[in-house]
Amino acid sequence: MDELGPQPVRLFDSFGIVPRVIRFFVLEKDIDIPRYEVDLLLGENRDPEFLKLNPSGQTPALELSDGTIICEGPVICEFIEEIFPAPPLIGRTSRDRAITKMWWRRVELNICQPMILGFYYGEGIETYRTRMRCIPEAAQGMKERGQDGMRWLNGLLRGEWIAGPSFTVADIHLFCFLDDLVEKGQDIPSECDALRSWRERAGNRKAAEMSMWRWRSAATPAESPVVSS
Ligand SMILES: N[C@@H](CCC(=O)N[C@@H](CS)C(=O)NCC(=O)O)C(=O)O
Repeated sequence: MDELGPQPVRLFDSFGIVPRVIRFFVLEKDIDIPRYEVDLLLGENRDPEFLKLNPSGQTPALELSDGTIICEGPVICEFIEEIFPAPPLIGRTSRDRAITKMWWRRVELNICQPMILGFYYGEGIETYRTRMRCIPEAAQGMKERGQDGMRWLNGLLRGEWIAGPSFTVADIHLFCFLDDLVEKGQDIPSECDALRSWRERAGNRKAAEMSMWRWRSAATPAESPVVSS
């Protein structure tokens, strides 16, 4: 095991979009990583103990067997893919990995980021104004940029999945953002038939339903984060 390098031992998880991306990814891999549920509503993520783990005060975070903490959703996905390559969700070959990462980045920059900023600056402003600089006058424009991105992607969707014939992390990432933000009022434009069919296809995967947030029973003290200084 040692020559494989440190292994994932615990996922700091919560409700929210990016944590769901990780759960979806892990379910598609059919692996089990013990989860510790961070209570965002109680502000556990802003607790000094948690900030020692992730100075951004956010979930997800992945703890490795040597105590390393890895944060940022896409980085966590890439790490898990390296340790558990099957089934490939970022691509089997260098070429496939480049294609997947290209689409992953495109959906993130053109659709997911503008949509989430539209939410933070709009409906979410009371929650988020104390956590980041919010620009309320940009809320509508961000939402419209997200809609432009969806129309753009709709025109390019040819096959079953975003990055080609295989289901990849680009599908997981976009699906989790859309599933959350459509419900918050940022619907897929009505003319985007290909994107709507894609969303239905992605939503029919077992992991789509299984990755939805459900509180587990309260974490036992043994599961509480231990921070080594
Ligand atoms: N850039 C981070 C974003 C993670 C993120 O937005 N996490 C949310 C999940 S709801 C969070 O922890 N929000 C609580 C907060 O920011 O206080 C990533 O990709 O992992």
